[in-house]
Amino acid sequence: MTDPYYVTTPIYYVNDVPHIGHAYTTIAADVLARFFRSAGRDVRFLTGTDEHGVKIFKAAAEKGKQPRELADEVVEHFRRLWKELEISNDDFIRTTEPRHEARVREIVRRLVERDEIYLGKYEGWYDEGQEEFVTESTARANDYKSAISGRDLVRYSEPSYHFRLGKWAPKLIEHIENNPRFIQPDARRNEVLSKLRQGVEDLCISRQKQKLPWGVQMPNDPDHVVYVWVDALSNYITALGIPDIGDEHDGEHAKYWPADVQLIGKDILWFHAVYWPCLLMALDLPVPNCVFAHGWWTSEGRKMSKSLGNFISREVIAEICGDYSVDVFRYYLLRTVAFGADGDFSHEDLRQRYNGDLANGVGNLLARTVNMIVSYFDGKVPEPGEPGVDEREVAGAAEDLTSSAEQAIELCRFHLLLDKVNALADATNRYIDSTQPFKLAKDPEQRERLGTILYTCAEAVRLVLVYLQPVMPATARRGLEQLGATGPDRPLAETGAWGALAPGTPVHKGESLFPRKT
Ligand code: ME8
Repeated sequence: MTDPYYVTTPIYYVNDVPHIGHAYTTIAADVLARFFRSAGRDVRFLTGTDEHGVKIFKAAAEKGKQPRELADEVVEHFRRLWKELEISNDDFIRTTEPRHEARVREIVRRLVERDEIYLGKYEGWYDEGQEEFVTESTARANDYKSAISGRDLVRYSEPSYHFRLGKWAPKLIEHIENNPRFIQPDARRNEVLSKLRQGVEDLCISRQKQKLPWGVQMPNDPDHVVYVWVDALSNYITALGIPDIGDEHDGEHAKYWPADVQLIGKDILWFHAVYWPCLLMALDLPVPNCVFAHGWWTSEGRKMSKSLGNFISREVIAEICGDYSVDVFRYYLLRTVAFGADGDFSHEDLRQRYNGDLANGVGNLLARTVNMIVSYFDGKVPEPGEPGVDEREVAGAAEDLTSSAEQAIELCRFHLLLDKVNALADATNRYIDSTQPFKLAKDPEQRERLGTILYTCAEAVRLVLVYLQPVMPATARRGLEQLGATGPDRPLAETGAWGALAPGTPVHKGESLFPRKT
């Protein structure tokens, strides 16, 4: 296999259990990984947990636990949720693992060696929830509270090491200007650019160990630990065995760097679009091809909050998956909002989409098609005759889907892919209504025409299921089994094109993929 494809999610904090926001990014990354695996690319998909820093340290203390103990407990919730949601990650990195910590020390050592880091003093504000240094003007504008959590900012005053971020900013601006895809969506890219053009200060990259003992020790100074964001961002390369440090992981997967796409939420864009590429440039490593910042979910029209009772926790996700299915949950998240925009989760909207797109759309199409092939052609896909005018709309919708799917996925436009999948299912349901195969079946002279229609339906619904597969892996497989179209794994270049379904293939009636919900 050639053509590596590397996709990452943020590594999640272990101060608390996972919620819909974590699930969203990870499901989107999983869809990319599954799609490109099916297209024959050599995929690496990384996720993991961010376990150092003041946020975890304080959360553990509040619970009367050691940070490591808390991390060991919470990480299991993430692992379990990813299993439940059919996440196909190839690796899971924890920042407390020796393979990571040793490489973070080596990264910092190299930065020190290159004179990219110097000892200074940090005097200013810190957002402990976001683990973020906040400038005086931003702090003042937000009344000295966190723009994200609303909690009070904390005043820090201590000696600390600084990274020469300001030195790299002009080069980064040039890179962003010359590579429109580097930061996506465009609106976010423009935000980053305009903020960068206002100038950036050097970045504080250490904490005094006596104030925060929970971190990776600075290689050049035992009294300091590495700033949690430098530690965390490094995971994207430490997990690949970069840089070499003389252990068994050295360069193990180095071929995957630079990442094709790094998915994140909009609140952590600055870290990924500014700190991360500048650190990479300072290390003389390539920057990722794309950093894609998605929007935030509210729930039932309001900001998610445990006290409001609208928090979509792992338990609530499990309930939704129990009521519908894991695949329906995955589908809903990617179908409802354009990736990049904010979205609102609502049970009523989920029910309507489910009934509209899935029960009445795809599910109904598959059931009708299989039933008719069983009734009129002894359960074998008929030989099609010449397509005519009636087939045009379905053929057009199929062409639209197959010709644009890869690009849509490449650009993380999941909703566009799903729009096209639904457009094909709808066109084919309309085609059945207008050509009325159940009437033609009564007339032996229409046998060839009937065969053309049912072949067209079977092939259209097969394509619908093939392109739904990265989003709804288990359900699409069940549907394809009914069509006799599972067989040995074949690349998308073959299965994703019109005409791959061989006449004579036996179909089987099966359980409804999407029973209607009232
Ligand atoms: O930020 N809707 O971890 P984290 C959508 N450890 N996404 C949401 C969301 C919501 N309501 N709430 C949170 C961290 N998120 C760092 C990352 S990476 C080197 C280090 C998203 O657990 C948020 O935007 O706080 C972020 O992308 C992700 O959840 C992880 O958040």
